[in-house]
Amino acid sequence: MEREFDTRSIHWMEPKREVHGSLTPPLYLSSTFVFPTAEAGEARFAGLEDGMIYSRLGNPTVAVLEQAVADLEQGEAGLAFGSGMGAISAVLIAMVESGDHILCSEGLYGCTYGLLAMLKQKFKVDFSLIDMSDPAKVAAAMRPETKVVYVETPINPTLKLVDLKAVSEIAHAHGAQLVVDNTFLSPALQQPLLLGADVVVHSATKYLGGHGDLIAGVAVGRKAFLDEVRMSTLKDIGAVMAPMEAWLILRGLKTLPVRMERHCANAMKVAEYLAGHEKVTRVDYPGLADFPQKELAERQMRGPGGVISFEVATLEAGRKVLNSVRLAQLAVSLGEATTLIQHPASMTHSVVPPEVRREEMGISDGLIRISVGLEAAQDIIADLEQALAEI
Ligand code: 4LM
Repeated sequence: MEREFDTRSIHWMEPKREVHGSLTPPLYLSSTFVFPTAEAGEARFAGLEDGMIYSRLGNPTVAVLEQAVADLEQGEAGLAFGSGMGAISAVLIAMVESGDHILCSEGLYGCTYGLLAMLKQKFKVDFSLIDMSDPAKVAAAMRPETKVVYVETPINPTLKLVDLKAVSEIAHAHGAQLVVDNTFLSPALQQPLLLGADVVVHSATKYLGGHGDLIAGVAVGRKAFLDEVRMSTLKDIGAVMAPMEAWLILRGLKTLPVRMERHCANAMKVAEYLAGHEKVTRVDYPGLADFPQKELAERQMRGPGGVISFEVATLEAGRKVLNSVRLAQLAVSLGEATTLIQHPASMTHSVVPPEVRREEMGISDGLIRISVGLEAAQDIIADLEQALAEI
């Protein structure tokens, strides 16, 4: 019988398989691995024999993490990277060539936009951002040269959603692959591969690790594709995950479902508080009763996640809030125990040209993003209360 997600988050390694029966995975801090014979070394390089070679090509601790995340995303295989951007760039560069087109959700993490802009400028790989809330618009935007549909859902930081099942059908009907960045929800709340995605990417820096102590990325998808990425863009560009990072993420995974439950419960309370505050002009959170894509949120996600965006009347008022928080920390990143608050227009999305940011991505200058942590909800709310009172 297939075990439940909460159980699989903890039981990704059978201790009896380890030499000493260690309950936690051994940390293999070795850059290289000794071949038993010259013939075995040759066979490993040729891919004819399993076995470690060199930690840029694979490491036993990292391999446990790759398998664990693949299992949680219900994919065939996983591939670990030194950062979320390492995963995104290796996957996209492996999928496209000069002259191809990537169709993207209207909003993307700022550095993902920066990567696409660089691919366009230096390597003639075109991309476009479109509002994917209407599948007909996605179908109309597909071009003969569209090889990849690249989606964030919820979108960073506007929290708009994309219907993954509908978009995967459109992508596949046009011979394109669907890549989904699942960073904002983690597999505890959303499993894009089960909705038709070909590859899922993660910034493991966020909820997978969960403690704000590392930078890492993971991709999950078909084994044949990820084997190819391992031996091409991962190997040759070299954004590999370090074994210590893999070990820490494995530790984080054990509490992922419990943490996500608390992130959602806390964020729901904070979002409702903000929605009722006279100085808050707008709140975006998929858990709110009046969220415009409520039906999709309930169909596609097991919970609304821990990130909220909100607006106050002016940029100056927003700065006042950011400078007045005491419990929440003024920092980028998200998905960890500490509540983090930041200003996308001048921080995470500052690399996006202002007109694209405002008009295409819908990120106003006054938008504030909060990653609700695991503290007591009433303390987070009390902190926001005193910060909003400073306006
Ligand atoms: C942030 N985000 O938003 P690495 N995909 C998504 C992300 O939000 C991020 C990455 C990929 C933030 C970082 C400062 C949806 C990052 C990139 O930072 O390369 O692990 O992930 O605050």
